[in-house]
Amino acid sequence: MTQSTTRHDWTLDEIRALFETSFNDLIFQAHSIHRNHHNPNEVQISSLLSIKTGACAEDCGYCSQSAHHKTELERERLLPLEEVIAKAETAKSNGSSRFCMGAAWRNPTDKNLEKVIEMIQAVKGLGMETCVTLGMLTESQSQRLKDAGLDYYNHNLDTSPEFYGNVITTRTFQDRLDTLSHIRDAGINICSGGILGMGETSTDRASMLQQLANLDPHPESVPINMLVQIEGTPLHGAEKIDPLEFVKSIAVARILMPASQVRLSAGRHEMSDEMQALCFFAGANSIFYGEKLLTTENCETNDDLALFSRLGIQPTATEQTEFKASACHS
Ligand code: SAM
Ligand code: DTB
Ligand code: SF4
Repeated sequence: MTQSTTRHDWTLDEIRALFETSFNDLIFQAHSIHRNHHNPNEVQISSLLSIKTGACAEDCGYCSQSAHHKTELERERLLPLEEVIAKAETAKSNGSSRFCMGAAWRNPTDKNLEKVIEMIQAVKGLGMETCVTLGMLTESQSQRLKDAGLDYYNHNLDTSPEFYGNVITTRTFQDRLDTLSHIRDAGINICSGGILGMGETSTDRASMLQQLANLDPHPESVPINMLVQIEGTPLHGAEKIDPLEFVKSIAVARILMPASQVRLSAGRHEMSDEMQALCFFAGANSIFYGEKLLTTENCETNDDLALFSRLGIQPTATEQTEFKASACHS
């Protein structure tokens, strides 16, 4: 049995050494740790909805929603409550256990926060776990969300502290850490990860994972996105990441954060079934499910069901959701 202790003191050299381990040894180690902490044949599924789209004040170089970039995206105001409930009901009936609502804000105003809180309460009322991602939060806003019953807050570190300034200039890495600390202090589960394939080096990937792994406690959920290249954004045309280096990054995330949910997030659309299968073997145990991510396409749901069936994977059952197992194991 592979021993894994939960650590928060990883050095960059130790993590770089993991990346330098031969592929078979690394994914064997990651898979062994994965098995000790999770059912290897279960994958949790979350669904996403953009509740406020575009015209964001931040200049994140990867994002379709930044007002700083000229993309094709049509902006949309905060969605009405009824529309959000209808989308959550559909997601639940498709088997999602968690509903994640994203807003393109640098930070929410207190007035907007109250509207989002109505959405959180309504989605919780359907028996789903809730997650929101609204940008930077103050301590009191984090507490307000906790009081409203929010389960998870998504706030990604996105990349290494060293590479951060190449991607975003309107906020700092420390701003991100500060919001994470407010969320943690309020007692909300943290969902935090990053994006690979933005032109960062392997050391940057190790450094980003070091930052996540040295949060104490670890983020409960760690989304690893592969950049979805969007025309009109500064990162359109960035050098793509080698698929096997992506799989290795999932493996390293699993080794560093043994009990966390590691989510194979944006970019699955461009991954082969075989690459996804390797990611699940290396320790990914969560996906975004549904036709759309926030503003871009996700995998076809039928393709996901077929892949799950071929791999003998079941969506993680929760008390609230009952997956259509017949659809999955046809
Ligand atoms: N505005 C909020 C924020 O930045 O925290 C929430 C929304 S933002 C779209 C959520 C996360 O999605 C980002 O932090 C980033 O990691 C990821 N993301 C955004 N655009 C992406 C893209 N084109 N490809 C991959 N991941 C992306
Ligand atoms: C995360 O890490 N990935 C999701 C979620 N958290 C909010 C968002 C992915 C966005 C991909 C690009 C888009 O659809 O706009
Ligand atoms: Fe705004 Fe979030 Fe997009 Fe950055 S990632 S531009 S903060 S919506």
